[in-house]
Amino acid sequence: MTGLLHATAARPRVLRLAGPVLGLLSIAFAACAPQQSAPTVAEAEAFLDDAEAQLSKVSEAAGRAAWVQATYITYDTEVLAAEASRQHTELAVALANEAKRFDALVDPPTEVVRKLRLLKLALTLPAPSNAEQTAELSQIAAQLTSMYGSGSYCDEGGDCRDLGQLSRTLATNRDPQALEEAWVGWRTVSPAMRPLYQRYAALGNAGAQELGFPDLGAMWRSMYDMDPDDFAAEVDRLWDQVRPLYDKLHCHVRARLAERYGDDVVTDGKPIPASLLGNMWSQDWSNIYELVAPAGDADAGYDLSSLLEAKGYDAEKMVRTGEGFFTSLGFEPLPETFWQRSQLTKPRDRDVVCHASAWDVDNVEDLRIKMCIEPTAEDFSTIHHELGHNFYQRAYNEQSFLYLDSANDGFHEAVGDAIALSVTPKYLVGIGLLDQEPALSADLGFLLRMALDKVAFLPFGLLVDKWRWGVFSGEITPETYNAAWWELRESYQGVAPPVARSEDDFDPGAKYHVPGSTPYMRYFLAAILQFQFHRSLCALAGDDGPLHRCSIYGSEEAGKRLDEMLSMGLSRPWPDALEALTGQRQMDATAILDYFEPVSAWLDEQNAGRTCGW
Ligand code: X8Z
Ligand code: ZN
Repeated sequence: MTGLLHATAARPRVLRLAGPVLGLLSIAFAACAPQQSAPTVAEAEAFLDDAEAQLSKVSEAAGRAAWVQATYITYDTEVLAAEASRQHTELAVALANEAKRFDALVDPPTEVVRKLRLLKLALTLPAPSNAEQTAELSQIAAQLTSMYGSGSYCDEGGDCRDLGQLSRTLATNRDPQALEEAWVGWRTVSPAMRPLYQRYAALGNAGAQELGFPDLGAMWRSMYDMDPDDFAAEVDRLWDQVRPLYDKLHCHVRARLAERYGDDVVTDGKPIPASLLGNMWSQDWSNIYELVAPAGDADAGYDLSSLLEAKGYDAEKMVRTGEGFFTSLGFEPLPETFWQRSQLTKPRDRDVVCHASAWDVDNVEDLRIKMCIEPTAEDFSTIHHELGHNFYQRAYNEQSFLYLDSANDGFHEAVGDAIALSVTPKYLVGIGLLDQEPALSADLGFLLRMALDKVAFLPFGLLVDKWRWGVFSGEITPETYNAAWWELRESYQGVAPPVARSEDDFDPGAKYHVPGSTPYMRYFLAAILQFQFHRSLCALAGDDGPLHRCSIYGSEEAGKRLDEMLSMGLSRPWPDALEALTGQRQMDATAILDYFEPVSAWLDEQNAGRTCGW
């Protein structure tokens, strides 16, 4: 979680009330004081120490308030979380503004420059330094979180379903009418968010502008140790590397869905209806594997969801198994408090935010995950994802406060996923979940199912923040919020809404990270980086077979190098961290392309004679 904090790899930071007051006082004092001499490096260092100390008086309050809101959504917990976040925002904005007085420092040490910059970037959602507007923005953000978390759809018969139940329909039902109803039903939750989001964008922009950024999107693009325009070009470069692979997957899937649902529902040369892809946002297509599997060979060797169920894995056993992977690499087990304080399953009696997240409430050892685990392959993979956040958080917990984060936000999202790439048949046999390794001939099915998850995700990972960047820059206006969203969905993903949409809808709000204030480009980066990490970890583990068969389970050598990267936190520019693990200083999509090479060749054969594109 974070939001104002970081939503997924939560690092709630609590602020002392004295903080903002002191910060504002010193600004006022400077204004009426006699001409002061230029600030010195020593003053900047003292200022930073104090700022870090204030900020790191951590989160006990903001973090706990956010945790309680997310695990027990009521009017009161929303008010309490908004108030805690208001205090956090007020302090962080005051400190960021105060940091401006060191902008013209002569010969500052690299570390001082880095920390001053990080201080200005410390908030995901900055508010203008105006008490009322800060309170308003915190309240809106908390309200949006509650609206998403408690959302549900009730049909005409009065039968209500939450996101988990509607998602199950999308994943398992094959009746286009039922799919459409669940798809549209979930999107009844978000129109009410639209006016709030419009105000949110205006206030967030004003906050970013006060800190010297053109708008909030430009501020988000400034978090990558490079010029923000270069970052935008960098993600486009990576997309260009992987787009041909996506296009051929899309082509095959559309053709097979047309066979299943008929040409009038799925049409050649046109986008695929978004309700048919097995997922509420068409971001992960693995649930429709059996509809697109190699003909006569639908068996990918095993079905992990069935295995988990058959072997009686409950939520805790699944998490303990995930933890076991990390400890096999040499990481310490999770603290006892993780097991006492995490939310592993959906409580029966109250609304919670089920969207999975990992938290580090005290920035030291109070690690937790919050999930609504079901015994499925998807959740087993998400557990590794979340634990990746927790092990990262603990690895860098000796860094100073402003460095308590990943090298860039894509790294945080990539670590657990890279580990999950090692959940191979060989590994599953090793831990007794699978009786014997499937024959080599099952590899194609395995890889196709992985592609339906990892490759299908890429354009979605890219477009969510293309939309938000456009909203924050003003290129997308409130009058075209929804139309612009669907233009991006169609252009990048090649999907279309199953029914006509209009500006009465607010479909971006039906995706957790939009009301939840979590930047999304991190997931696109992670989708690329995780394969880069996996390729290097496999080499360190001495596995020189095909990447999709490699598991680094039990390799202390791989674990040691991983820990070297993780423990750097945000103390160095991300290319240094990447180099520590991979020897490379650039994000590079060749690893994901290598991994899927066999299925890419197979897709070419399948698509022969088909018209691809939309
Ligand atoms: O939000 C998440 C994680 C929490 S950081 C479960 N993910 C994105 C999503 O669900 O949309 C992981 C993959 C992409
Ligand atoms: Zn995550």
